[in-house]
Amino acid sequence: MKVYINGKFYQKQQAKISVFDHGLLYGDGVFEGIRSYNRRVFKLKEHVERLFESAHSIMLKIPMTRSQLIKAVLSTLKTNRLDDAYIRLVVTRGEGDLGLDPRKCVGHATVIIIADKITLYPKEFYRNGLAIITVPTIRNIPEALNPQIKSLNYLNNILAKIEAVNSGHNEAIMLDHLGFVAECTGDNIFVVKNKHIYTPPQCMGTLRGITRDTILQLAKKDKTPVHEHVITRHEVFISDECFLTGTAAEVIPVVKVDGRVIGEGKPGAVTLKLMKKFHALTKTQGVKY
Ligand code: PXG
Repeated sequence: MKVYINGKFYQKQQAKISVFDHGLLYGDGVFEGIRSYNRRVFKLKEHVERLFESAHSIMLKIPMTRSQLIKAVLSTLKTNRLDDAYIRLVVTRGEGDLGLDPRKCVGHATVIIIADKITLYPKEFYRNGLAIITVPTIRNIPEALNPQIKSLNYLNNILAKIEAVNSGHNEAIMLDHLGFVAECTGDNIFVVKNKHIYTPPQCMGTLRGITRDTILQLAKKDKTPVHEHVITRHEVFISDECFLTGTAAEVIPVVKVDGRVIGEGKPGAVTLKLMKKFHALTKTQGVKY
C-alpha cells in the first residue's frame, strides 16, 4: 500500500508524520471518508467541498486547491490499483510545538490520503438488521464543537461507541443536548412511519451526511415523502422501519432499538428499496479514474 503525504507517496511502513503534528497532539485537523466503486469515486466533489468547509470553520488553510486535491485522490487510487476503495482524506494543522497555539505550526498543513478497504459491519447485519442502543454520551453541542465540522477530534463519538460495545451492541444512538435523537457514532439515522421518511434536521447536532443527502434525493425522486424533523426516542420505538446511512456503513437496516423491536423485526420494504437504489447509483455515478 502507498500512502500520500504532502505530495509524495510512501510505503505503508514509511508513511509517518511528526509527533509534534497538532493533528496528533490536539486532534487539530479535519478529515473525510470517501468510497469508490468500480473505479468511480462516489460524490468526490461533495466530500472535498465539505472538507474545505470544515477547514474554513477552524481557520485551517489547506495548501492545495480543490482540483489539486481531487487529482491527488485519483492518483492515490491509481497508484494503489484499487477498483473499490475506502479513501481517508486527512488535513492536520501541521507540525508545531507542545503548546496548542496553532500559530506555532509554522510550516503548512499536513495532507494525507490513504486508500484501503473497509467493511464496517459484518454482512449478516445488512441482511438481518442491527440492534442498537441509546448511550449516555450526547453529541457535542453546536456551540462547543459543531458536529458539522468533521474534525479529527472524534472522542465524543468514540466514547459513545465504547458505551455501545460495552453493552454488546455494534452501534449507538446519540441524543443532542435537548434530548432529541441526533445521529449514530459514524452514521445518520432515518425512521419510516406510514411510508413517510423522517430524519433529524442538520442543525440539531448532526453531521450533514453525504449519504443522508443522497438517500433524501433518492426518496424524493421516488415520490416518498421525506421530512427533516426532530425525532424522539419514542418515535424511533414506534417506527415501522429504521436505517442508518454513512459512507463507510452505506445503508444498513436497524431492527431493534433499546430492546424494542422495530416494525416486524426485519428490514422493511422502504429500507430495502432505498438500499437497492443506493447501490445502483454507486455503480453508475462518480468521478472515473
Ligand atoms: N455522522 C457522523 C458523526 C459521521 O462521522 C456520518 C454521519 C455519515 O456521513 P457521510 O457523509 O459519510 O454519509 C459520519 C461519517 C467509522 C467512520 O469508522 C465514520 C465516519 C467517518 C469516519 C469513520 O464509522 N463518518
